[in-house]
Amino acid sequence: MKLNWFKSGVIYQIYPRSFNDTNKDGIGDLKGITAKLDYLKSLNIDIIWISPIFQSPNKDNGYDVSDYCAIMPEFGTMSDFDELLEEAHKRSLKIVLDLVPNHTSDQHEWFQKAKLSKDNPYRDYYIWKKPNDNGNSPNNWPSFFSGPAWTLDENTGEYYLHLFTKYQPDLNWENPEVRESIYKVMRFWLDKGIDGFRMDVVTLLSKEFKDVKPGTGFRKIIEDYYANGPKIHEYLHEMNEKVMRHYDAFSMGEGVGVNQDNAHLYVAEDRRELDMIYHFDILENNIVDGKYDKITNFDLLNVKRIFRNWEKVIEKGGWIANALGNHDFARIVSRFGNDGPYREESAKMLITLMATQNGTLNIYQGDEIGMTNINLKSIDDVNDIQSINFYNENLETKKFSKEEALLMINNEGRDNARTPMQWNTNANAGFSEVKPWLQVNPNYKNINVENQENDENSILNYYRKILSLKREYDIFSYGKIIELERDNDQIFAYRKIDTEEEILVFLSFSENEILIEYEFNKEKDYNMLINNYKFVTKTIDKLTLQPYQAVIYKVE
Ligand code: TEU
Ligand code: CA
Repeated sequence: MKLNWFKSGVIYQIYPRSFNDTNKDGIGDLKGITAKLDYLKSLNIDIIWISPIFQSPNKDNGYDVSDYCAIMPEFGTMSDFDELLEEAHKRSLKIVLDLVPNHTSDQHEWFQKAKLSKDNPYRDYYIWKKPNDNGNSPNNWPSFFSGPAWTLDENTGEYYLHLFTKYQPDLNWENPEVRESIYKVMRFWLDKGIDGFRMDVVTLLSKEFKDVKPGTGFRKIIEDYYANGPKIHEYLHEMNEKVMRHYDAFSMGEGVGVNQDNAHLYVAEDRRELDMIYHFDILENNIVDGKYDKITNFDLLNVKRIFRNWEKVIEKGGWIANALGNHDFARIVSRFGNDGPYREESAKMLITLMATQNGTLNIYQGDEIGMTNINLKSIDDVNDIQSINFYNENLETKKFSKEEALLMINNEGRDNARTPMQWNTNANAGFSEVKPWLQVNPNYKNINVENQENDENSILNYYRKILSLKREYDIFSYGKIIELERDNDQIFAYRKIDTEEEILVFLSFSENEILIEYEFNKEKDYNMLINNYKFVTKTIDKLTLQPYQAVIYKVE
């Protein structure tokens, strides 16, 4: 396996709405990203993935595209984009855009035309079905965001499929014209010189309409009914042949519903489909059924098993992308670490883990300063459509009390990751001079970039340091992992080796001091590369780790 720029490179995900507002409308914009390129460069990241920036009515904040080749006016203009791309490239930063090929907005011209009549040339761009014999939805598929996946179009008397909200009709990938239209969009952006695509729910493109067995949990529904459809590999191979292979650019498929047993079918190099799959197992480590159904407590043994399992995909000749968080999940220190007294230690420990695993590392904006979940006081403060739909559905089903529902939204909801970036102690955290589209987390006076720039021991400076080590030593990005303390549910520890280098990584997920036994080899030197404490207590055969301590030794 050869390392290349997108395998060892680090991706930083920007949620543009929440990153930096330059024209005082409370919404982040492209100029705002350009203004922060030097900051991004200083993090030692390599690639910037920007969540959708295309024209959109924003029912799902850009994941409902109404024109794939136009910039959302709130974010700026095409020349703002060209400038951003040029300025990024000047700094050797790559730009990856978010392609949303599974569905469009209902406001997209294609859908507007498709709705006009059953024989409109665009009708077949989407998936239409007659009502079933009882006059209801064609089948029992639920949508990702509550309610059925079918909505009746009164005008033509047929239902259209939408796996997400009813404002996001699914494209019909069976139709070669649809595929060609998306390829055209891809070429448009690649010809401008972008460096790749993150492909939204790309695993859902091929549909097979089997009825869902009653009682099936939502995660299982995704895996067994929605993802990995019969023609998915045909489509992705075609996309690669017709588009991607002609450019020096990579594809990162959002791997919802993919598991370690079928992932290689998407990413094994000789299959020429995707360059990497961004899997969901870590993100959903505690989600049994669905985000608002069945969830369990954090379980390190399970997380360790997940990392171990996904190693096998790499062993089979594929490549993966790893993330602890993104714009769809709660904040990583709040979910995997400790957002109270050990916020700094745990944020540093988590990046130590991620920077030493195999697979392209994705960092989400704000995690480099340890941003935490927000506590929204009322449902009126919630913006995310997934959370709102869940709340409204619950008003009918009364499965949970209103308070419980709001608590679940605060614990798991997507707004946690979407609050504005905290730049400094100015009003609105320096994100905007006016009231932002979504509340700023009140902890911004304490947690912000400016404070951390001035503190050499900050989370921010730790990120810089570990990412620079990752750049210096290939062993961080690729090598064989030999786990230590495998059955320890508080400690994640491993040796990582290749023919030339070896590192030794110890990570504590505990709030207590923990003693572990390890026979350090007397013949070797153990040089500390990084430590999130000022000290470590080590003897020749023992190591005592402080709460959330992380240390890496280079073994020579
Ligand atoms: O997410 C797909 C997806 O599976 C998420 O909806 C995820 O399951 C959920 O948020 C976790 O509870 C992608 C985008 O990342 C998301 O923002 C979009 O809303 C969605 O696709 C539809 O385009
Ligand atoms: Ca703006």
